[in-house]
Amino acid sequence: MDVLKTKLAEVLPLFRSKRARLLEQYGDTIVANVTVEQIIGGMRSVPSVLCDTSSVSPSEGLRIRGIPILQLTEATPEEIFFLLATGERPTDEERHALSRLLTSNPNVPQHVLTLLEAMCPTAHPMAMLSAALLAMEHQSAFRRAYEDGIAKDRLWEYALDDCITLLSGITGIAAAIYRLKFRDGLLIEPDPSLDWSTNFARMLGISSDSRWADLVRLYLVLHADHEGGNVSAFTGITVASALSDPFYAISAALNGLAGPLHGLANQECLAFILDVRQRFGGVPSNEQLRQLCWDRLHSGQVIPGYGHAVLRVTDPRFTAFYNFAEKYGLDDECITIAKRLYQVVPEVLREHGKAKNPFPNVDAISGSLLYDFGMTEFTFYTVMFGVSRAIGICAQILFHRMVGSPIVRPKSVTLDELEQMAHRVTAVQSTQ
Ligand code: CMX
Repeated sequence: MDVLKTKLAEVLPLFRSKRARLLEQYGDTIVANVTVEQIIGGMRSVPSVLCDTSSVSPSEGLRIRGIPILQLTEATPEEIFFLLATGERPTDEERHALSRLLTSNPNVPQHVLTLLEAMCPTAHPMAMLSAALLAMEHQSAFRRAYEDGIAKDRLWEYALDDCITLLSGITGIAAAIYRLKFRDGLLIEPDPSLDWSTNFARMLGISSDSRWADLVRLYLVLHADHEGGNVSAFTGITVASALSDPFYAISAALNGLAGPLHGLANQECLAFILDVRQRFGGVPSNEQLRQLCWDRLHSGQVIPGYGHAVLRVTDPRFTAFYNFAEKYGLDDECITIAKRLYQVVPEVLREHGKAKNPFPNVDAISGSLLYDFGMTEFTFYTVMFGVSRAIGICAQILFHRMVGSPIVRPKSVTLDELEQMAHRVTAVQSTQ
């Protein structure tokens, strides 16, 4: 039995009893009200999704299993996956064992490579990543277990097998997409002596600078999870709730991540920064930037990398990347523009008065760092995000299979039904 399975089997009774106790004691308790605006507005702030792996508060941002992300910036992605899935930090021995598991299968299967090579040259790298994961689905231990009639309360073990297969394969696939699409098409052999993220950094073939490997490590740590209500996580856990296996679920989740208001924002953000650089022939002054932001807002465009559906402060993941740039003295033009935007945009957005959160999210700087090390093909950035986010969504899927969550099925309402519901409530209130 592998290291993670052992630990999960140990914490399983705790997860299940916590959930059962909550249901038994408070099953009927009303904990929230929903307004018409929230239903029309994408269920914003409605507490309706169970997610134990991480939480995001408006005033502080991401915590992984209760630990603020800024306290985890030295961790490895393996450590984060272990923490997300089990609720505990691994010992060194556990971390190494998990690392061995996740680096056990980095070679891209030939049929996946053939598929990637056959895709249209204009295919977006995210479409390639999503398709490649679907092409790995035939390996699903979960699907076989379900077909073999394995008891529902043991399906998590097979979901875990799939998660390990998927995560150990996704770095090689992502690197292959990069090499095929943007470089000479030759894949770089993995080195089994390296850990998961260092191997990924190596297979991308961008740089042998150890700071590059450190950036890839940090990138995979910071993007791994952001609770359960964001588009990619919610999609992933919804698909998995139908007992579709993790390959289907993560592929679907990545399709959501590919949207410009979600994961694609890092691509958009760098495009914006490059546009600024080109327009001014280098780094503009704060005043020039301020004017440019206003022009953008007046023409109805958003400022990429700023605002957030939940956060109301600077995203701590932005701070972590900012600190990384400071630590290594990175000051190329894109990074400098990203830093200047931080001095200018919050004030502009506040004055503009629309965005509820004028502060930067993680995407405001992440791309500039990748660019500085030579990963200049920014349509690939969301793939980097996706490799990382697969960690968190796998952990969330595992949790739901462990505690036996049912199929996700919120009730939808028509506009007329919603109006009638609102009428009824206001009528009752007016008689009170
Ligand atoms: N620039 C300009 N206007 C903005 C803005 C920004 N950065 N952020 C929000 N607004 C506007 C919204 O478009 C909205 O305008 P309308 O009322 O005309 O539709 C208004 O302010 C209110 O929006 P909000 O409630 O503050 O924000 P939402 O929860 O609706 O949306 C987000 C959140 C992230 C989609 C939005 O802030 C945005 O588009 N930001 C730029 C894109 C971006 O950085 N996305 C990455 C998010 C991180 C992630 O999920 O990965």
